Amino acid sequence: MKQVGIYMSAQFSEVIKYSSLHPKPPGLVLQYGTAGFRTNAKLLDHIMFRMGLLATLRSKKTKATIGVMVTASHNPEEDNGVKLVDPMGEMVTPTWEGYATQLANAENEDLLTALKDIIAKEEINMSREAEVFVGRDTRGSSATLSQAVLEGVSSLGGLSKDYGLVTTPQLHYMVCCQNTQGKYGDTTVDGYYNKLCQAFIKLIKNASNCTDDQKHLSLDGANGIGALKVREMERHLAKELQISLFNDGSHGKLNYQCGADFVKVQQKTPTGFEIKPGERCCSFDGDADRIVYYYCDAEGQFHLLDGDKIATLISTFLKELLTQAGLDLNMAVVQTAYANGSSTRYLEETMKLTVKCTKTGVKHLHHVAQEFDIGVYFEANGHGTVLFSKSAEDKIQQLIDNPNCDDEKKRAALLLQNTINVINQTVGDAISDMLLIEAILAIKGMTVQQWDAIYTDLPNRQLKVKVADRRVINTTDAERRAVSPAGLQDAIDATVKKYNLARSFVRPSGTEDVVRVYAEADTQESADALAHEVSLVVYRLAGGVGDEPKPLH
Ligand code: 16G
Ligand code: MG
Repeated sequence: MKQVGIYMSAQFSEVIKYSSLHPKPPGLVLQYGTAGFRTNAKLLDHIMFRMGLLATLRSKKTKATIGVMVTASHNPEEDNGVKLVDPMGEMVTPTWEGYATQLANAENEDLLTALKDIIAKEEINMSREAEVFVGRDTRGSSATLSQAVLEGVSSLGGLSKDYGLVTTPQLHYMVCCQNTQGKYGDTTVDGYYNKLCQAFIKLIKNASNCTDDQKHLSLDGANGIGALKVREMERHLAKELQISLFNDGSHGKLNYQCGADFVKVQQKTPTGFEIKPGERCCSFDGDADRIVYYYCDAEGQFHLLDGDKIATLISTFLKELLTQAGLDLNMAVVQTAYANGSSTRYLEETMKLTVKCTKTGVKHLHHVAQEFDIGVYFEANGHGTVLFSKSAEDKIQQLIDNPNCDDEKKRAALLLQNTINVINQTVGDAISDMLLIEAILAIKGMTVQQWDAIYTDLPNRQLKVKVADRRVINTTDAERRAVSPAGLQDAIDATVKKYNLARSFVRPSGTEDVVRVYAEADTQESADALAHEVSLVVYRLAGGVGDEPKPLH
């Protein structure tokens, strides 16, 4: 007992020593939100050090390797952020998100108390080993900030491995590989490329007469880590996919007028992009965990294929394969309230698929998807992946191993298996999603226009309203209905009734100090007018500040 005590105080002396090199600006309060901590990079040094400490505790607690990713995704270059990755590559649990916030906000002199508090609450055995994997994006601030994470880990006696520049999904993959003793793949960046690209090449062999046009893709790398990693991956693709890479980071600024978020929000092509009519294009975001597709038609009109279109393509492909393989597995598509109404209708009514709606934020979609044999989840913004249950994977393997299985069934089962291998099941992954989408389009001999024509999006509009305190809005039914303030939902319902095929909801943002308003209707004019009317309702009933929202037209 005494020895443990000495050991503990020795460990904490290192924490005290190193934490003084990463002081917290007094009074600064930050919250571990849906996307971890995210703000101007200048405010994050102490947060990084402390997340190194927390990841070490989490590793001791779970007896597994934990990941820490330094990135601010699609935010401007000046920002940065940090997120913890749990043992199977998932997001950290809500309780630990709470600890992250507590630890981040403890004043310098209270840091040790906050740390000991977590150790006591979680009954952490401090003599256990700890291992933390660290990765970072290409931001100027990321190298120094990830160094602070590493110091946090070592000052609590944890071991660390610095993966340097990796995409967020690559770090999730590494953590999962490590904690499954290599069953998920090799714990190296090359292991990641090998696994995904070999599966992609096997899939693409099922595409008959694949033309050069079909093999060509224009990619906007958002001037970020995704561009770097696609370059690195190219030699593994054996020319089966020919990528013209734009915004590769050689001169443009990260996420500036480019990247998946820009394209989705602005509904236009990124700058730095030469695009021919009909050409298939896609954009990654700044840490390559989101992807959207698009093209311009002969009239120069821009067409976006967002996460809903991606989910539709993938789930249709999987359903066809399940039928061909004669496998009875339950499958669902998981969306959020932002999913275009047309996509939900198409999936339910035409494809006869189960559709589930959850709250915004990757972890919510991920959890619901886990309830099915096959869970396809995508946010409209392009973040998503597919999860396969252990029993689904086993049944597919049994079919492949069964000598009495006919050729058609075996072919479908092999396609399913290679689909599983091309997918990063730990988290939405732009590189992996891109390879899967490219393989599906090639196998089906489908152009981007044909894919787009599966259903037509309802015109929609998103607006933001500033209010004094966005927490006055509470929602239910996967954020589709507001339960407070009183009268808000009734007023929204009454407004929606005035329009055709209309839907609208409001929710407090998890990443910005605003209330978000979504509206869709039969025409763009109606969607815009509805969004504006609902914004006014929010402004009046939920404590709007500043000028009243103005009509869009
Ligand atoms: C975060 C979420 C993303 C969500 C977005 C919504 C993760 C990793 N990311 O970026 O899924 O779409 O927040 O932002 O969960 P909002 O709450 O500001 O609308
Ligand atoms: Mg991202």
